[in-house]
Amino acid sequence: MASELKNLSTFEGTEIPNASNMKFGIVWAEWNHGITERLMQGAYNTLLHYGAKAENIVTKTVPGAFELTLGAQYMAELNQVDAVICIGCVIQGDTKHFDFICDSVAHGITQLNIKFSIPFIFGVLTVNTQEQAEDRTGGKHGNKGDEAAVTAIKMLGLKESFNTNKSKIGF
Ligand code: DLZ
Repeated sequence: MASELKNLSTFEGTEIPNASNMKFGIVWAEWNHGITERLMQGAYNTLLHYGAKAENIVTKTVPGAFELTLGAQYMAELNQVDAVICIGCVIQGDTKHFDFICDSVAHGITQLNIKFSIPFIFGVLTVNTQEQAEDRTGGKHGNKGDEAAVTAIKMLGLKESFNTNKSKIGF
C-alpha cells in the first residue's frame, strides 16, 4: 500500500503483463459501500485496461470484510478463476471490532494463497477515518483497487514465468 507520500497507482517503471488470457474473480464487501464500490470499479477497469476480457471477470459481493475469506474461497472453488481480488474497507471505530476483522481477513487471505496456490490479493483498506479511505479511492493516494488489480496480473505473470522457464534437469 502507498505510504503517506506515495501514490503507487501510477505504476511508473514497472512492467505489467498482458491479461488477455487471465480469468479473475473480484469479491467485494458491502460494508462502507461507497468506498468499496470505487475500489471494485478501479480494479475492474484496470483489469480491462491491461487486456482482460469482461467475460473473464466475475464479481460477487459479501456482507462485510470478515466474510471476504469464505467468499473468496467459494470463488476459487466454484468459478475456476486464476486469481481472486478481495476488496473491503474497515474503518476504525470505538470498539475492538476493527482489530478482529483486520486480523481475521489478513490471516484468512494469507491462508487461501497457500491452500489454493493461486493469488488472492489483499485489497482491503484498514483506515482510521473516512477521509483516509477517500484519499485511497480516487484521491491523493490513487485508487487502491487499481493497485490490487495490477498486483493480481503481476502475480499471474510471475507464475507464468516459472512455467516457461522449467528446469531442464527435471526438478
Ligand atoms: C461489524 C462491522 C464493523 C463494526 N465494521 C466493519 C467495517 O468497518 N468494514 C467491514 O467491511 N465490515 C465491518 N463490520 C462487519 C463485519 O465485517 C461482518 O460482516 C460482521 O461482523 C458479520 O460477520
